Amino acid sequence: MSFVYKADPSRGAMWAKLFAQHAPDIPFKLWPDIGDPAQVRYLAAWQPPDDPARALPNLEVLFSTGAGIDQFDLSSIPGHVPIVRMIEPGIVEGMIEYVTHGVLTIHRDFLDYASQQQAAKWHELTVRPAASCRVGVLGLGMLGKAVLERLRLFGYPCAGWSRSEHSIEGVDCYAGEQGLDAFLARTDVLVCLLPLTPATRQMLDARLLGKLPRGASLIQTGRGPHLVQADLLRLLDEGHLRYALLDVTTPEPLPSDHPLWTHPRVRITPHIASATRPETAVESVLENLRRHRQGLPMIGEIDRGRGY
Ligand code: NDP
Ligand code: OXD
Repeated sequence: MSFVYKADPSRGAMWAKLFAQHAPDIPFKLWPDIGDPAQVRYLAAWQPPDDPARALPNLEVLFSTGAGIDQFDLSSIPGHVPIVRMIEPGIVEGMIEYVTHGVLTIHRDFLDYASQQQAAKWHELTVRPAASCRVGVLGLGMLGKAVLERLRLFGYPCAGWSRSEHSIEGVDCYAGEQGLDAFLARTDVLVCLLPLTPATRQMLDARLLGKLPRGASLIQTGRGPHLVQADLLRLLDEGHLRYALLDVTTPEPLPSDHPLWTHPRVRITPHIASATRPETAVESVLENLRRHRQGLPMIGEIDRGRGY
């Protein structure tokens, strides 16, 4: 029996050390040096190998090394193999930091001040209270909820939108198609923390973004294909949207001649909003291995039908 890691090799080396410390009884292998493929029971991967059923015929559990699993082709993974996404505090803390920074940057006009500095222009803009900057988060899962719980401490009026009904203290919760327009109409900074599924692909288009109040901004921390990038550029140029902070794009990396790079009201980061922290990730995986052996449900097991 062995556990294989197939993702960034330098992080893999850290996982190997942590497995040696905390689970020396589990043979840990780094892709592609996996030994006998028939021995592999567990795989932690960002991208599984092509045709996993053939490559690893006795696989029992597939762990994603990230919170999302949209990079997996679910149809290629045998139905009896549970797919478990990464639930660990490092991802959550990173996302809270990134989105909080983004909301503060937009609310406190730091991007306008950056442009003013380039022009050596000393000009005070009116300082608006947090209460005037309404934040709305698409997705009320592990990340959306954590981000909202932090943002509301700053005094931002907070709302969230999800598929099913939620109730979160201090957050106006909207759900489903019927709740979407009202949610958008009250949102000055829209944050996308949805999983990428057939239902959410290309969802951030001109129609949806056009329902935000004029002057609203977007923080895109979900997945590149949620957003119709041409529509975003058009809405920015028309002045309907003020700023876009993009951590994810289509494709990744974004080609060097893409107009998003040079748009004066777009900021781009290379998919770094948050990252799995090896120490807590290994803890989470070991806990799930224990649960799996005891026949208990694992934490973060995805529902293939919903796609997340
Ligand atoms: P969760 O699975 O915990 O939560 C997903 C949320 O989205 C749920 O509230 C769910 O609703 C909602 N949702 C899903 N589909 C729909 C839909 N069709 N309509 C309305 N709401 C929907 O995910 P996480 O919070 O852990 O992560 C969210 C995403 O963040 C990841 O899938 C990934 O794409 C992205 N991410 C990005 C990172 C980065 O560095 N940029 C890092 C980590 C994650 P319900 O509650 O009703 O089920
Ligand atoms: C993730 C990511 O899904 O880093 O964890 O995007």
